Amino acid sequence: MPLVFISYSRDDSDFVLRLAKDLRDKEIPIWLDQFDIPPGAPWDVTVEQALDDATHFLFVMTESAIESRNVRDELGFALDEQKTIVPVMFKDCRPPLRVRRMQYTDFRGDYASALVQLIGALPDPPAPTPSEDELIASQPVELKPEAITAWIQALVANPQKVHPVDPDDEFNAWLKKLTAAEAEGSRKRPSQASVLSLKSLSDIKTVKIVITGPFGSGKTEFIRSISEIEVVSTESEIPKESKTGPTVSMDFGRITVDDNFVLYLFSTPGDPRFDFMWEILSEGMVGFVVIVDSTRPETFRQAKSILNTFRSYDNVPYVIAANKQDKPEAWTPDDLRLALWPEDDIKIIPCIATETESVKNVLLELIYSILEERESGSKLTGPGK
Ligand SMILES: Nc1nc2c(ncn2[C@@H]2O[C@H](COP(=O)(O)OP(=O)(O)OP(=O)(O)O)[C@@H](O)[C@H]2O)c(=O)[nH]1
Ligand SMILES: [Mg+2]
Repeated sequence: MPLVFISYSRDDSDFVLRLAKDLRDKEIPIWLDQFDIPPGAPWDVTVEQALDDATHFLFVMTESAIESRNVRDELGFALDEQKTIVPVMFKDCRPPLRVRRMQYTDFRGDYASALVQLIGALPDPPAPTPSEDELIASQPVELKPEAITAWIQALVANPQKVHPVDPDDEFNAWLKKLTAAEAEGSRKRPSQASVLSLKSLSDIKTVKIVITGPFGSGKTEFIRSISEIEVVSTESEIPKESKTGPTVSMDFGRITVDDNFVLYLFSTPGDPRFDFMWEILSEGMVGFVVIVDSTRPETFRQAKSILNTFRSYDNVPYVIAANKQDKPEAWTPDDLRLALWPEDDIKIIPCIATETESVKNVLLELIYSILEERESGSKLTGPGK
């Protein structure tokens, strides 16, 4: 990070304060003792630290500055540390020997034109950090990991900003039914406590479910089939010979249960090069789905490893979706259990990610698992226990 340390004599304070203010108005990253030493902070230590951090040394040359012990010490340090020295001549003086050959900006004449010249010699203001709103609006299509990480962080923190919730959206009446405890008799009927507990999930800022699984297992398809908003996806193609750097893929979808209960679905990038994002995505999740391509046994080992990684982030409920069950070569859920050996109580649910009903069923099973765990958790910690 560029930083311009201003070294001067107190005798020239009026000029230096004006200059510093003008530079700061132009967003030049300056450091001036009079602005930047917090009250009570030790003066010498703070100055030393700033000098150490500085990339540029703005030296306000006047006779009294050259005679000042402090200024000489600062200049000596800056020269030894090979900071970029930017001399400014404010009053007639004979510059110190080590600075004499350097170009300086002359402030003895017209202030405004000297200021323009000086700004040209100083580092550019830092690029503005985009706000979360701007980040979200500038949805990346093909971006470097750092940029996409910032975008995902903004999105994870503010999913509701992507699309405001429309309470009249009837798309997911099925989940509304669940909250009203109207599940059919064939399915375990959620107790009143479960329903309350489901409602209480909405106190959590982001009711987030993560959809994970190996590359190409069907994560995007899964979210597309269920999301009421157009899925926000990033580039999904990894170029074979990437010249622009790697691309990455993740998706974001939403399901409105009712006015104050909204589920957000996030998929994880399938490419292991982007597993550094997994932890960000998993922050605050209430549960996760591991999608396995049941037709590709060569990916089962990776599925198991992804599963273990997500469990290590947060011990939240999860289910396994045995995807692509419409294909004849698909392994059955029972066979997958032998291959993946999850704990006995983990559900492996047959899934066809291209079919909305099938995806709903997987999510519903996950929600049941979340409810069951919440219910047993609240019993354990409830009164009398
Ligand atoms: N027949 C069938 N095809 C499916 C099913 N689910 C996904 N696919 C297809 O499988 C391919 C990969 O699915 P995606 O949803 O892109 O997989 P992904 O997990 O998002 O992949 P990455 O993001 O690249 O890791 C696509 O061509 C999908 O259309 C399914 O249940 N049945
Ligand atoms: Mg995908």
